[in-house]
Amino acid sequence: MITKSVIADLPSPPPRSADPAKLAAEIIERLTYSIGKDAKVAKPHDWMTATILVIRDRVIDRWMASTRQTYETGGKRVYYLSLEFLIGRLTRDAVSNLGMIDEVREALNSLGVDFDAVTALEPDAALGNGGLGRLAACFMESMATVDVPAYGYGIRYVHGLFRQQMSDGWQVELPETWLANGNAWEFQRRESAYEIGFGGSVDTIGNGSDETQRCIWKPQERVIATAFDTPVVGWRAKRVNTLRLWTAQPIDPILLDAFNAGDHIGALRESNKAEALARVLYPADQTPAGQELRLRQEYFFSSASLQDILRRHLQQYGDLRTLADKVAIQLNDTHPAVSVAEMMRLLIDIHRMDFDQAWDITRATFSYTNHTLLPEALESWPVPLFERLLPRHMQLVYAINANVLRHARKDRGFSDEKIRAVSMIDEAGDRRVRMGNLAFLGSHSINGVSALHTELMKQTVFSDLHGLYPDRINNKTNGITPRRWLMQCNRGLFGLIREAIGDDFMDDAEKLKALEPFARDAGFRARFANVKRDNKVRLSNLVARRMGIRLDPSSLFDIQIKRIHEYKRQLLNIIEAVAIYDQIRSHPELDWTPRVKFFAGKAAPSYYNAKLIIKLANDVARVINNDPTVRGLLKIVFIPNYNVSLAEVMVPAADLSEQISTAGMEASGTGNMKFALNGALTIGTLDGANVEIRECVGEDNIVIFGLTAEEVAQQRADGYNPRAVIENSRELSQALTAIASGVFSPDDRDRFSGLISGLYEHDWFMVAADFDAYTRAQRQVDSLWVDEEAWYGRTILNTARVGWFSSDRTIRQYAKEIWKAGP
Ligand code: T68
Repeated sequence: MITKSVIADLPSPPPRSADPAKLAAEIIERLTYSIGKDAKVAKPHDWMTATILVIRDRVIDRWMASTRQTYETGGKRVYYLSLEFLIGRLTRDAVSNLGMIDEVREALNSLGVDFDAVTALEPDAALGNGGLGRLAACFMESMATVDVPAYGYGIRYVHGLFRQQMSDGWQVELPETWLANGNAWEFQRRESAYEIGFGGSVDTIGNGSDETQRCIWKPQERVIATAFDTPVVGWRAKRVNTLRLWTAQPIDPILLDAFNAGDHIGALRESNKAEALARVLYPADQTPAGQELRLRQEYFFSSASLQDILRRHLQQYGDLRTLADKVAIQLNDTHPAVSVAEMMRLLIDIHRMDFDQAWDITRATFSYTNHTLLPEALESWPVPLFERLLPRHMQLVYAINANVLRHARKDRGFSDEKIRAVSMIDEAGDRRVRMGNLAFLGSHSINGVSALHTELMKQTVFSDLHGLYPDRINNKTNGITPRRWLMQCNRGLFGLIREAIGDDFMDDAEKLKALEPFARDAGFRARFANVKRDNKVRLSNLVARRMGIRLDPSSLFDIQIKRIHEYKRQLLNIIEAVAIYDQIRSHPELDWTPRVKFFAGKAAPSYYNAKLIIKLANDVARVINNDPTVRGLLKIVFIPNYNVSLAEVMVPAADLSEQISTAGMEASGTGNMKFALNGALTIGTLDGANVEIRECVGEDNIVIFGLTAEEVAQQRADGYNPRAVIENSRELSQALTAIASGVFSPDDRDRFSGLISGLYEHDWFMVAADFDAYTRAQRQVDSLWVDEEAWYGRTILNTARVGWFSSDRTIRQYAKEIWKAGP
């Protein structure tokens, strides 16, 4: 061991250079000495790894400086707890934020290696399902950008979101193996290891008086959580934060007694059980998985993260009473909500704090973000399961609940009905622990993700809790990082904007406003149109390569990409395609706007209707794309395996962004923001953040249609009759009849009859109610498209006016209003 006095004198290595010649030399060095390959025989993956290692060194310099600075200044740390981080590729993002794209490109060029080809080899880190996970990734980048000392905590899933393959138009799920070639971005931290318990019993020691009694949880099973760290580089590398993902290991890798007795499988049982925790991401968004393994995952990563947070705080400050001054913990949805009970356990049982003080500190430390109002999406666990897996946490939930309910009844005069609504235990039917109520009650701030969503939260799911604590609910409208979603994915547009208005928008997306006058400049509009065309050619090439379908880049590119969900209404879009197909066939001589309708997205493996909608899109595509009467006028393309990297090609190529959810059901949406930023017009309902996008871009620059959230609620309350609506619309009934009767599924004429009869019978998502308004809105889009000059004027104004949706703005609001952290 080296002594302290020597450590103090150890020199830091000099910061690494950005000189292309030096970079090139180091890449060769890494290839040789870290990977052990001669450049002459190195495989493309070896070049990728060597390149990442060299870039990583530049990141590490900044990373250590950031960590040191937080220690020295005693700055408050923010912890973002999320079961999902949908990151995508890391390398281009890191190089770009370091400001070294040109240098790295030149270095690789000098070695005869293509930068784009190397970075394209990197697999997507798809540790998330959709919007919620992608938001966490944007937030990580923005927290580093706006200089908030932050850690993301999650699980290092061996298998991220499944790979989607199409088999005769049906979705087939295949395992995703992002770690197959190793991951040069991560650092295993074997020393950061914590024991996590499950099951067992709770012993009480002491003489029965509350003051001296102590509870000791004796878990029956234990696993070890160990950390993998990935640096997250902020814009201009001002700060580098840490994404810390946990993996699970058994305490005994092999039970030798069992092995020696000949039970070779049984000897590995513990090991397999432990490793199952971090094996796979649950692929259902919006619906709780409900299985024991999911609750185990939630507790596993919550406990490891909190133990790590408390250790770091104690090491620096030596006293947990100051926790809330130095630590803010954000719960990304209810998935980490068990953290509230775990924090109480750690403070009370391990650190010997009294209940009231522990509760004050817990609430002052936690805040919670809600991402959905769908009642079926609210997480709850059967009491018997919760009690068996986490007996001490169950006691603490009861104790907290008793306190809250006493306050509600005594001080606030809550009725029995209201008491039932705010309780952490759902007593109707089988008793369940409500994770939403636990997260709400354990937090000082509860936020929604768009203005409309936050209002609806107050009126619906949390109305009684809001009545009890009227100051807690607040809004933080979502955002997206303009680095990945403009500067990196749309180099053409980025360059054009820079030429026009200079560099200011690169540090403050709201400065894109300076682009507004260019909407009236014919020369600029033409250049904007050229960039869009290049992006459409790029997407067309991808479609030709992957699917063998030829597209005309001068058609209107109409894109709906997101998880497949009935509330998101891909079905409405497909039915409209069928209707317009019918009309073109009847009147091929009319002046139709040539369109390509693109779809992409995954369905939860157990979501039958969503998978059927994918099949329908593919069936309709096959018929339309092969019909010579509509050739050149209408094409339908469902691109398989939607992920972040595919989005980075599709978003810049869109003319029209489909944001058509049933009003009141999409909490925010973030794809809507990406498209607008990249100069697409939105066709959408007044739902989620569409409402605020309209306010920003102006009514003339967005196409809004359909029922409002209030009207949807009203119609449902009044007894909405979809059959009557359908029978009143010739276009709609014809399209539905065609689909239901097997026009698109001649091999199985009844394939879609159930899906369509569902529309006649209940149509919960109001597809029929909004259909005519939607087709009118689409024809309005057609007429706008005809006037090319005006169209590009509108799209430029979209780009110019949506800088507010930068996640930097969102994070600044969280930092100032919730976390009280950052500069
Ligand atoms: C999304 N939610 C919202 N959930 O649907 C979207 N759920 O409107 C919003 O923009 C986005 O969150 C960010 O706020 C989700 O993506 C999930 O993915 C999910 C995953 C597991 C369990 C439940």
